[in-house]
Amino acid sequence: MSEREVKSLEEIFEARIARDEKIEAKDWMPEKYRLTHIRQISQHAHSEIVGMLPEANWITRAPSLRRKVALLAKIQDEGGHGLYLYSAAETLGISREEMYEQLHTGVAKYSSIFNYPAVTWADMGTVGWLVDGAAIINQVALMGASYGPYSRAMVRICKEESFHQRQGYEILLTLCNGTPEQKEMAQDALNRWWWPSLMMFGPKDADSPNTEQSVKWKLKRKTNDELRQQFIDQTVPQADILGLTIPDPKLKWNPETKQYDWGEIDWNEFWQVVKGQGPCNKHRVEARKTAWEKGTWVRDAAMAYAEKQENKVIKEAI
Ligand code: BYC
Repeated sequence: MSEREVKSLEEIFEARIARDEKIEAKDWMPEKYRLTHIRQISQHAHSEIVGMLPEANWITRAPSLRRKVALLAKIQDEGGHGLYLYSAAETLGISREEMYEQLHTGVAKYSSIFNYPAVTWADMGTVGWLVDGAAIINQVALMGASYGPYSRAMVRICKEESFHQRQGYEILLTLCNGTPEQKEMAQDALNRWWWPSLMMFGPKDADSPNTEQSVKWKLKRKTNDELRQQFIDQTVPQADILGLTIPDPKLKWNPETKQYDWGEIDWNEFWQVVKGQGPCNKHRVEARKTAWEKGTWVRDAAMAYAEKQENKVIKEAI
């Protein structure tokens, strides 16, 4: 293709983005658009799959049958989200094996939040409330993303995330209306999860190498800082209802900006976790690798069955 032809395709592509048209898998797209989407969508998929691990730890210890059923359903949903997202990434020309390989070798990232341990039952409430709450804010914006398969995957994911957020909040409401020890447990969980939840939105816009281009391509409809502020403004009143204190002495309503002012994230901690030095990074990747290895026979059996069915169809057609 000549340079002139590529330029004209680029102009058509940019005009489609400007008109808010969805870009579909077989449409022409700039190579960088394709690669940036593979990066973000696959990392999003990995986050869903790795995110199952801290919660799975509590299935056998959920305090009642009702709690166990809800937690199991939530974790299953997350597995499903990972699968929609891997499928969406595959439409951009990467195989699932390559994506797993990138996760297992540390080439691809997954959300920093899942490198923290879930140590009490109150953590299950807090993860639902804050982590799924942050995910919804991020993902509602992504429903408007320009790449069709990604934006459509978000619609269903957001519906399920909102159920997850409520089940988490309800766990905390119960604990906060329970014994003083239970309320203390809820406060302790909030103290540990608050700042890592704010880190989920990524580095400050000024330090985010991808935001500017991703906003132009409408992969991101809002910046990291905008979404983080939205999350804080939405979450503080919910903490008030629970009677819990957000662990930020600088948190204060600002009547002029009509937003909360708040303290400073420990960016050093954030980058340490992103680079693989968080409390659970090694453990999480090892768990995924072991699951992949133990699942070999299932994949082999499924492939052998698919091949057999295919041969049968061919024989019948001859
Ligand atoms: N953790 O230029 P930036 C869930 C990386 S799962 C780790 O701002 P971008 C759930 C970033 O990848 C929800 N890494 O990047 C599941 C980049 O490195 P690379 C997960 C992070 O992509 C189970 C570098 O830092 N949600 O809801 O424009 C149970 C510079 O950052 C993080 C998604 O994945 C981080 N927090 O923006 C419960 C949403 N932040 O790739 C719940 C989709 C940044 O250049 N993703 N990095 O090597 C996004 O919206 C964006 O990718 C981000 C980052 C806002 C996360």
